[in-house]
Amino acid sequence: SQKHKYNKYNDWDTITDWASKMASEHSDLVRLIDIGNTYEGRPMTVLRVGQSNAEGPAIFMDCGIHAREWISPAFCQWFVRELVSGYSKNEEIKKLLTNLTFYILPVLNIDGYVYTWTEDRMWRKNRSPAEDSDCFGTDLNRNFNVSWCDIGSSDEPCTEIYCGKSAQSEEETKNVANFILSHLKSIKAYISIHAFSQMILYPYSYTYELAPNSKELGEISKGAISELSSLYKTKYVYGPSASTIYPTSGSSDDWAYSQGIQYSFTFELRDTGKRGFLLPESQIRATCKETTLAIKYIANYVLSHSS
Ligand code: 0X9
Ligand code: ZN
Repeated sequence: SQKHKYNKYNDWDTITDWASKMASEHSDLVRLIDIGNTYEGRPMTVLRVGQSNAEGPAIFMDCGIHAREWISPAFCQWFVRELVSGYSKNEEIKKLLTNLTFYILPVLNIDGYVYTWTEDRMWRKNRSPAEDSDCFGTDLNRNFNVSWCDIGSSDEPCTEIYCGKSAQSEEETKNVANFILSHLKSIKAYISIHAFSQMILYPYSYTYELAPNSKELGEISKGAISELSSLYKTKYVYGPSASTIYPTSGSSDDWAYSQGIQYSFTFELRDTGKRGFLLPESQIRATCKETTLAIKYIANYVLSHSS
C-alpha cells in the first residue's frame, strides 16, 4: 500500500494499515473493534478512542456511507489523529478523552469505496447485486430500519437511492446497527459524515414534522457552525433534514434517533457544488480543521449534558 497522508485521499489498504498503526502506537487510547464483514468480505473496524475502559458516555461517528464522498473518510482519519495527538498537549482534548468514548468508523461502505478507486470514481452505493436485475448496489443511507423505502427512496435497484431488498438487508447496515444496539446504553450522540453542501442536518428526514428536541438540536448546530466558521468563514446552514436538504427515508441518523439517541446529526462537508464530490486534495486540511471544531463543540455539549 501507499504511504498514509492526512492531507491526501488514502486508498482502502492504506487506511487499513493506518488503523492498525494507530492502535499499536497508541494502545493506551485506541482499540480496534471488528463489527463484521462487508458484502465482499472486507472487515469493518471501529476505532474506539478514549482513555477509560469504563462504558462512559460515547459518541459514534461514521464516515464514507457514500463511496464517492472521499472527504468524509479523510475527515474521520484526521479527527482520530486530532484526538490521539491532542491527548498529551491539549487540555480540552484530554478532558474529552478522559470522560467520553469516541467510536469512529472511518469507512462504512468499504466495498463501494474500493470501487471508486478502481472502477468508477462516482460510485455511491454498496456493491451487493440486486435480485432480478443486472444492477448493483443499495444506498446504505436508505437501508436502515426506519420508515424504510418510503419518501426520498426507491425500490428500483438501478437507481442511486435504491433502498435494498428489505430493511437492513445489507451487511454493512446490519453490522453498524448491531454495534450501535449493543452499545445503546453509552452512545449519546450519532454523527454521520457526508459531502457535499455545507450543512448540519438533524432528524427528521422521513417527515416534515419536527423532532421533539428539534429546538435543542438547532441550537447545538448553530453553536457548532459558529465554531466551524470562525477559522475560514466557511458558510454552513443547518436545520431538520427533510426541509433543509430533502426528505429521505431509511437513513442512519433517523434510525439512530429512533433508537433513543437524542443527539443525531448528519454533516454535509465542503463544498457547495463547484467541485462537489471531487473536492481537491488542497482543501482537505482546511475542511478537516474546521469540521474538527464543530465536532468538538458537539462533543463538549454532549459531555456536559449526559450523566
Ligand atoms: O442523500 C443523502 O443520503 C444525503 N446527501 S448526499 O449527497 N451525501 O448523498 C442527504 C441525507 C439527508 N438525509 C438525512 N440526513 N437523513
Ligand atoms: Zn452522502
